[in-house]
Amino acid sequence: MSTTTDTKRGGTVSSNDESVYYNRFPEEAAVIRSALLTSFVALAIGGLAGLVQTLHRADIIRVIDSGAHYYTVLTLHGVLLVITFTIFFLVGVFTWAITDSLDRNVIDIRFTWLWFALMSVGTLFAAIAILAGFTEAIDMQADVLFTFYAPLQAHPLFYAGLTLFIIGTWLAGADWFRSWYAWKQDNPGERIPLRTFMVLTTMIMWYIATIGVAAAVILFLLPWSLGLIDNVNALLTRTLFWYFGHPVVYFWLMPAYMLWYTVLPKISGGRLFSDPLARVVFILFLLLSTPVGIHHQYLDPGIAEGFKFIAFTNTMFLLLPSLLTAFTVVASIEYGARRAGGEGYLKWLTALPWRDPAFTGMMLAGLLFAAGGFSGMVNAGLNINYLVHNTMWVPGHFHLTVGTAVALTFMAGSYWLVPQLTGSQLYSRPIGLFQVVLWFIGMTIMSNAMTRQGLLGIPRRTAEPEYQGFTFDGGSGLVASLDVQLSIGGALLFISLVLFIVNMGITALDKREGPVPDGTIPPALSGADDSPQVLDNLKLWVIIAIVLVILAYTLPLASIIERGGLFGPGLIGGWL
Ligand code: HAS
Ligand code: CU
Repeated sequence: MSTTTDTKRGGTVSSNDESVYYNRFPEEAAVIRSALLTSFVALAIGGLAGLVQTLHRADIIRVIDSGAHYYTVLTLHGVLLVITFTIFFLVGVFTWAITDSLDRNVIDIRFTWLWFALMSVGTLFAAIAILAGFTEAIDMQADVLFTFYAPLQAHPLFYAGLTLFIIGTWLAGADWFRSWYAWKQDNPGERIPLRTFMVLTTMIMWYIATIGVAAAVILFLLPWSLGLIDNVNALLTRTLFWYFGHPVVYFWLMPAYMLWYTVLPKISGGRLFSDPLARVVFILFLLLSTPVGIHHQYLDPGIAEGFKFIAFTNTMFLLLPSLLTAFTVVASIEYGARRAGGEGYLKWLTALPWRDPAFTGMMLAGLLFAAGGFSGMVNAGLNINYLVHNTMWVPGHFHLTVGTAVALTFMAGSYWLVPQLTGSQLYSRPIGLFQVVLWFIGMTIMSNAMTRQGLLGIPRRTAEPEYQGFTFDGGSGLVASLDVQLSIGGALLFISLVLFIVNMGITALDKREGPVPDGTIPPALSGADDSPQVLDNLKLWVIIAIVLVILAYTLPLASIIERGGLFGPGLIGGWL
């Protein structure tokens, strides 16, 4: 039986307790550990590339050449962090969520290793293609950024790697759907457990979204880079990319939301406020994530203003699930605080477990996400976007969203989850606490500097913002001081990242028996039974999601193809 202590605070159990995930699912735990390891290696290398880049852009320390290698570093930074780090973490945490919430093993562990292997080989191919850009000795490069649309072209190995990686994620989804299906046969008529529901709806969104990128890569970019076709329609590949490029941001965010909805209430000593509301949120993401991609293309010529307006209104609706999340998550935590004796309008905040790095990290991630959400609203505004598009404002936005809401939640969540996967105690909670606070401080400084640089019109995606002697005039000394802030923030983030990797590394290698977090997730205050059965009707949501995508994309795609041709008349096919 579990020897739960400190129940007020979510509790711990001894590492050899039979309730610990590592003891219940040793084989799955091994796959998840491998996924997290890959994720953290990508985080370390991608983070180093980030440091090189901040210091270079701000002209503080320059170790690379602006012309030859800046975009190699930028691509390495983007791809490793927003594709490898995030998605390997996702597959790990989703495997945990499915097996733990259904309380059953995966159907066939060899299949689980198969998709992991495909994703790993895909990553290796893409990484080789990118890293080859550093040397003239090999005739290979993939300096195409994580947005990789035409007219930029990479070596075929890069696209082949992406393809394998995505097929791997599709199989991972199939693995989870199979587990759920088998569970359903044994438990007819039961509501889908919440974490499984979150995984399944996110994966349906992913299947719909990846059709766009698969089409772009397999039909156009790969044949073009192999020399099988001479031209592509650049606007078409861009549009197909952004069809995928917006929902992918929620693919990164949903595992973080899952941790906020389930683990955060647990460690704050509370319970999820409303299970039905959580289900509604995930359904809204499934329905609305894809028909908004054109909000990344407000400034693209060749797409009629009306289609941009539709993307704009859909995006405003898409704010709703995040605003609901802010409400539900904070209410759940407040419940925990009040159970622990917290009182008053705001004083209850002091009754929360702030010494726990998992708790504090996720809360700080949520706090900065509120700021990132607001800059997202500005981005989404059809007319205000003209002011900020392609400026440093946009990196300011996404370092708060993917770089904090997601990355900091994953790191914080690891302090809670990894000991349960390894059966060993976390090496150091104080270092963990210091690390998450340092991330918060570093990111506050860096994203503020980026955002303000953006308002001065300083462009993103360039090593030399002031090329050809052009200077940005932001008042006396302002640009230089923002550059210094950018670098200080970036350096603090890098130190924080190193502390995280060291803490995780020692936890995994130096197996110390001792208390590990109690992994049981308490039921919601208002459970699934309070919600209509229709929420679990996945088929219905799939159909509505597909209809919305068809409505939002058929006409824009048809008009792009009509004007620019399927394979475009030239390099910038049809839109210049
Ligand atoms: Fe975005 C560009 C619009 C969310 C990522 N976005 C980007 C790019 C990335 C990115 C990577 O409409 C750049 C792509 C590129 O390279 O060009 N974004 C939005 C909107 C949202 C949004 C409306 N973005 C995200 C998320 C991302 C992400 C999430 C990653 C994970 N974004 C845009 C637009 C562009 C864009 C345009 C194109 C810009 C351009 O011109 O290029 C919304 O989903 C945001 C909703 C969020 C909220 C916040 C709710 C607050 C919560 C906090 C709860 C608090 C807690 C803690 C739990 C409304 C949930 C409480 C603590 C206490 C102490 C009490
Ligand atoms: Cu978007």
